[in-house]
Amino acid sequence: MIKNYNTNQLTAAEGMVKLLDAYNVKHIFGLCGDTSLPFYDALYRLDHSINHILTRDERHASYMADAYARVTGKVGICEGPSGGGATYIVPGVVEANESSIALISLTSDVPISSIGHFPLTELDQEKMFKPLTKWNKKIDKAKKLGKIIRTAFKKSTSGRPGAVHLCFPFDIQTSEIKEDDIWVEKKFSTFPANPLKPNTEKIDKIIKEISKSKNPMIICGGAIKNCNAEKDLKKFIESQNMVLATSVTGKGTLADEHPNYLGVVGSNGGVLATREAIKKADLIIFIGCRAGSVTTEKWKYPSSKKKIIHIDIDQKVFSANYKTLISLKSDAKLALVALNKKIKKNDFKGKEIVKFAKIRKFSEFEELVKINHGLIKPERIVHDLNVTLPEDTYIVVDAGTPCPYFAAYYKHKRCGKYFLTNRAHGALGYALPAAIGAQIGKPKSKVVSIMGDGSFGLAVGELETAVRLNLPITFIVISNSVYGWIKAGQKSGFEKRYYSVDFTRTDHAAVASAYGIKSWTVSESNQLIKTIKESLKHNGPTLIDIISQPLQDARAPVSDWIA
Ligand SMILES: Cc1ncc(C[n+]2csc(CCOP(=O)(O)OP(=O)(O)O)c2C)c(N)n1
Ligand SMILES: [Mg+2]
Repeated sequence: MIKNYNTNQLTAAEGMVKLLDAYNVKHIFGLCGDTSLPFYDALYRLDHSINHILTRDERHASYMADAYARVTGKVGICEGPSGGGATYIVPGVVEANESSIALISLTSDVPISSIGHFPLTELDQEKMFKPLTKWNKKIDKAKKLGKIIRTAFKKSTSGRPGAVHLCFPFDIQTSEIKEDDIWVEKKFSTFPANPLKPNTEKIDKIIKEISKSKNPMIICGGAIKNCNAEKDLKKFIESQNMVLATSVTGKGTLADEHPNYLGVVGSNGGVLATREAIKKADLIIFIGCRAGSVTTEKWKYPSSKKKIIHIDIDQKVFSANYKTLISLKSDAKLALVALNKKIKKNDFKGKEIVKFAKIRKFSEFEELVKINHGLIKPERIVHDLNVTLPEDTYIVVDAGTPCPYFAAYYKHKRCGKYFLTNRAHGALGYALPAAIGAQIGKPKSKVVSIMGDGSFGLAVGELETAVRLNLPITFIVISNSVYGWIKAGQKSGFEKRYYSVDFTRTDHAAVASAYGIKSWTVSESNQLIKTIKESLKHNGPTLIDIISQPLQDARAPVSDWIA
């Protein structure tokens, strides 16, 4: 027994629970460990409204927190124990940090008094997280707890949102703190907080440049969705009849069927027709988009000759890749509000350009959808989900077949945060845990997780969590017995010298069934819609194992396999 809990004193572990609760934290994703025991005990004993979601891997805890933050706009919280737990929690922390998602990762640690004496799990966690996070601190004195937690929320939600790491040593958790240190700044419990206003002179300059152009186009990343600025952007686009394109992360900024939405551009989800539309533009306005290698097809589309305007909250992205005519450091929503206030109506014929491009883009797709023989084509999978899933479905996709296909062809009926994928790193194994995080964040909505069989292998253990919580997620496995994306890279760039990319087929439905999940295997195209409908009726997790055409043999909307 560490402490007599009948006293009126408050430990830092208790203080942590009280502070998180005061920040309106409702869910913490994590995995237990010896160094976390005082924190868990405080969660057990205190009166609060936090639910701890026990995960089966710290990696999944951080991915769940990332997806939860993406769909709710609240700070995602994950936690894990010292040493191995801290090293396992890294992937989701990095993903959130680089995708501008507010996340706090808490790792417990060996007692400060034991450092240097070789205690089990000793690791300099603060040092490890330093290059991976926006802000990072070891709570080395109990009396600093309140200030550190307040800074953590402020840092993760303000400016460019990102990930924060806090290290919480065992002996600090059991140390006493003062009750009056428990106060919070609630406005930092959601992101983006403290939005930065745009400079009005630059707004005027941007409007002038737009009016001088003949064929302007916006390419935006995830910022519009993060700032809940979809309506402001729609107003702007419609008042100008301008073309909107997005990065993969920006998908959902406008509903896919919106007549001004060209779709996803770039090497992963872009097609010839979308590239042609970029070629025609004379002014590109990047909003909340890093203009990285994938979105710009390694900086070829748009070409370096285009006029570029860049609006972003992060100074670092300006002129990193393109010579930029006007750069505006601002919150995306506030920039659009300011632009909408001043800009006069224009007609840049965006709807015509988009209509033409979409006819070209979808004509080949539709032909492939109709094919009933042979292995099920990825096109058919996207189509059949498109026609069966409800409007407010959250689609979570992994790298491999799911990302380019769903980015290019899945049609979200509504705008919003309905499309989730981990584009900072595209690490395999995201869609399964992220779907769990999304479903916990949006309990009333349908959530579908679409993964390759490679990704399934990395994340399968977390199916138990979905069963334990009875989450009605539909898991889809695109089963092709190969790391298809890499095989496609060997095919296109290395003269089909296929090396160490094939693996044996797993019966994913049987695996799911062993976890207690209702599951199906589908190997014929005409069985797919019926099976999806059946899975939607089930009140609990389901899995559909789809025996699919391997990616390297498909006509994927991918222009470059080496990102
Ligand atoms: C953690 C991690 N390791 C390696 C990669 C490199 N990689 C990108 S796509 C891919 C293949 C994906 O295979 P699978 O999940 O089966 O999907 P498929 O391409 O076959 O549809 C690999 C290995 C990665 N993205 N993430
Ligand atoms: Mg595969």
